[in-house]
Amino acid sequence: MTTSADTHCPYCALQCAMTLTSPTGLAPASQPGPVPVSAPPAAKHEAPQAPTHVPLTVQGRDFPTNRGGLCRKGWTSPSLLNHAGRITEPLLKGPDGVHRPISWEQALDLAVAAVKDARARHGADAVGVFGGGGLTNEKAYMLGKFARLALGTSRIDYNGRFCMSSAAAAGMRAFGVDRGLPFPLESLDTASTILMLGSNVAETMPPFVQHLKGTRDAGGLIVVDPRRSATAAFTADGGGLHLQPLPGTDLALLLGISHVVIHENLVDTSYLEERTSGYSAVARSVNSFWPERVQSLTGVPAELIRETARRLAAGARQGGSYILTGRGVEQHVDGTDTATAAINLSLLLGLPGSARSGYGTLTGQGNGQGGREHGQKADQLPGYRKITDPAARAHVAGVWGVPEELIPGPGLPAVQLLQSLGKPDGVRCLFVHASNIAVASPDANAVIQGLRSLDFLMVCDFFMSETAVEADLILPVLQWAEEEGTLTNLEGRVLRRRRALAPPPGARSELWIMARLAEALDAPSTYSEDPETVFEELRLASAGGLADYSGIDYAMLDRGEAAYWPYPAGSTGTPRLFQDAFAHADGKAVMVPVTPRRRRTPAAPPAGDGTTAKTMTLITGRLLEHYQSGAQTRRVPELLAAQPEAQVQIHPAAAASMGITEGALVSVANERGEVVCRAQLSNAIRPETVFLPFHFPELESANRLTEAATDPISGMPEFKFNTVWVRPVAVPLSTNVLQTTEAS
Ligand SMILES: Nc1nc2c(c(=O)[nH]1)N[C@H]1C(S)=C(S)[C@@H](COP(=O)(O)OP(=O)(O)OC[C@H]3O[C@@H](n4cnc5c(=O)[nH]c(N)nc54)[C@H](O)[C@@H]3O)O[C@H]1N2
Ligand SMILES: Nc1nc2c(c(=O)[nH]1)N[C@H]1C(S)=C(S)[C@@H](COP(=O)(O)OP(=O)(O)OC[C@H]3O[C@@H](n4cnc5c(=O)[nH]c(N)nc54)[C@H](O)[C@@H]3O)O[C@H]1N2
Ligand code: SF4
Ligand SMILES: [Mo]
Repeated sequence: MTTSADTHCPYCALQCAMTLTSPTGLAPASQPGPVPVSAPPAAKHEAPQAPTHVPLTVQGRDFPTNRGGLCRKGWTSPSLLNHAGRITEPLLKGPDGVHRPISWEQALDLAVAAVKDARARHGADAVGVFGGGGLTNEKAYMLGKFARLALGTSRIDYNGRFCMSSAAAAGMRAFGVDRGLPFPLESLDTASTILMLGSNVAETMPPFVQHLKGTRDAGGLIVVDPRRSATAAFTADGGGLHLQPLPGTDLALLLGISHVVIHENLVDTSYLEERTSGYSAVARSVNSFWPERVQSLTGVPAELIRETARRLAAGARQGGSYILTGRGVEQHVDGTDTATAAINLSLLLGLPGSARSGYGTLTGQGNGQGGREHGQKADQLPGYRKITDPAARAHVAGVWGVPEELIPGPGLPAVQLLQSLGKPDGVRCLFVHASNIAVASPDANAVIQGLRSLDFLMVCDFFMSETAVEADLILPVLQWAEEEGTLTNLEGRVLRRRRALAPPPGARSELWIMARLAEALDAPSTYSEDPETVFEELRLASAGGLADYSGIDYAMLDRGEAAYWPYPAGSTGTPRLFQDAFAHADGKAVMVPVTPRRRRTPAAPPAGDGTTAKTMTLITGRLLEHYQSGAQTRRVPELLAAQPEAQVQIHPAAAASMGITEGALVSVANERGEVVCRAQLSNAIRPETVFLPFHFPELESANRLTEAATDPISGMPEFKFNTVWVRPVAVPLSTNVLQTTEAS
């Protein structure tokens, strides 16, 4: 009997709609049974028994974001559901470093003992929690509550700090609210001009490009990227413009475009007067950024800067103009200011809140939007409430049924949290849910050392990620198709994830795990393991907050109703924000003047071993086939075959000057570490810059090179601008880490 379930892709924030089908019928939903007592030890990394192979397939489903389309990752996503490498039993690391199965009862006892021990010896803040933007709203909400009430710690943050935080901070500062796209994605379809800064949707959200087609056909797509990325390539043949700045100079570029807008009288003066404050300070701040000067700072020809300003202004008057930012401009120590400059430009032109124009940031992870709203951020409580706001604390304490003083204050943002691992006054016992920090964090070598210096590391995952390898205790959890829940896509639209399969008998839901641990820790309040019950509580906790979900329920989502937050009870939600007012008390958007700060002078390469190393700029990012740290996609045979290893993209002229040929081994190093991988010669990159994807571990891990420097406002790390020394190497790769990853 063939059975199908309508759901959404487990990976990115586009949340493409898909139907999951099993020709043998979808297994019935199973409840976690009684906790088994002890299991025989087995000296194995991966759990011995694999679930029976069910030939699962997915089909794209018509939905406004993907219109039936899926990318390669989406198509192959079911293959991980019954992958042989799936962890299906709790695993404890022995003194010999080998993980062996233990019972759930033993596992929970160990976790509780570790928490109690850390608390007794070092205080409640010695226990830390690291969450992820892939968690459902229900799990993200419960993780925040669990950390603060059951563990009593302020030390919770998540990988969204690496991803969303700068644009979020800029959006909060300017608009008083942060919803990645404050308009439905379909609005882009009819725009005459779209300026995309540091976003490569053609690889990171392939079905998205359908929404760029109209603008491209009209010649109005403008892409800002130091590489001629797949998205930048769309601007060829009359599709629009590609601006190829030096990495890290987007802020100056945006000030240059704003300069032209002001000096050519392209500003929307009545909009500025009625809907914004702070214009004159911003006008003064761009004064010295005339196009020729900006050309010398960024490498972008002055004429292209002028042309961009004029096209945006023309679009604002007719057809619509949108400005969109991605990680390329946000993952910098000045990411908040750069996003602010993009917002200021959009305000000068009167885009935000107008019927057919706007500014937005392209949220990345599956639940990158919802994941930042419900309390796993160090400084936030559910409903996007500030943890320092007395009224917000009182509201949430009321929903939780606890005295307000029981809720700890703000914790540490992700990078600082990771830097505190194992330190005397830092985190000594860490729980990781849905992040592979050993690969995805800046200065990954230091993070791995931090993980190793912990008294206790617990990782919840379904695969032996590079972070799980470091764990004392690994708890096997459910994959997407085995759980119920909701996610909020890049448009701020809440979607249902549906259970289609029974999980392997040994895996448990994270809600179940938190409920059991909270019980054993005698935690105040309640910890339901039922997603819908948790969502009902989240509705109450979010009511009246910026991200208000109180009018949303499972039944309406199951009927396919579009639910864009804020969605207060009794309303019909908000597909398009800011039509009448911004979220500040006076209803106006705030323009904040920003200017580039001077960057650190790079260290010279160490004197040599006979080869000449060249000092270059490293940018990092994504390939179509792999997702994030690669913990999932490196286990999909088709994806691994297409992109089996990291390659460093380098301009042929730069390569030639060092004697590097296509496919040659190259060392990319700096004071933090070294990557050795093959060279991919390409005219698509600027000659002083090299590009590495961050999807690979160990010797190919780009984050061995990135600096843990952060934006002072958002805490977002510098992933996209680092100094490296590049040279050819003669030695072969010592171990090919990719080949040792287990096959499917
Ligand atoms: N295939 C795939 N898709 C994904 C993901 C994935 O891992 N793989 N992850 C998802 C997530 S969580 C996210 S956050 C999104 C990210 O989606 P994107 O933001 O599109 O991804 P990136 O590749 O990190 O960066 C985009 C571009 O920024 C450019 N860039 C680098 N430095 C600079 C700079 O200084 N200035 C400018 N203007 N551009 C620069 C890079 O060359 C790159 O082409 O993708 C989501 N989708
Ligand atoms: N150099 C460089 N580094 C970067 C970036 C960059 O552009 N350059 N981008 C940054 C960005 S934008 C992001 S978002 C991060 C992402 O990087 P990570 O935080 O490492 O994200 P994933 O690789 O998706 O890791 C998720 C892990 O959790 C598991 N998992 C998936 N779903 C669940 C679940 O529901 N529960 C549990 N418990 N586990 C689950 C997966 O198997 C995987 O091991 O990387 C950041 N790092
Ligand atoms: S674009 Fe994103 S959501 Fe759509 S199929 Fe690909 S990974 Fe999945
Ligand atoms: Mo991300």
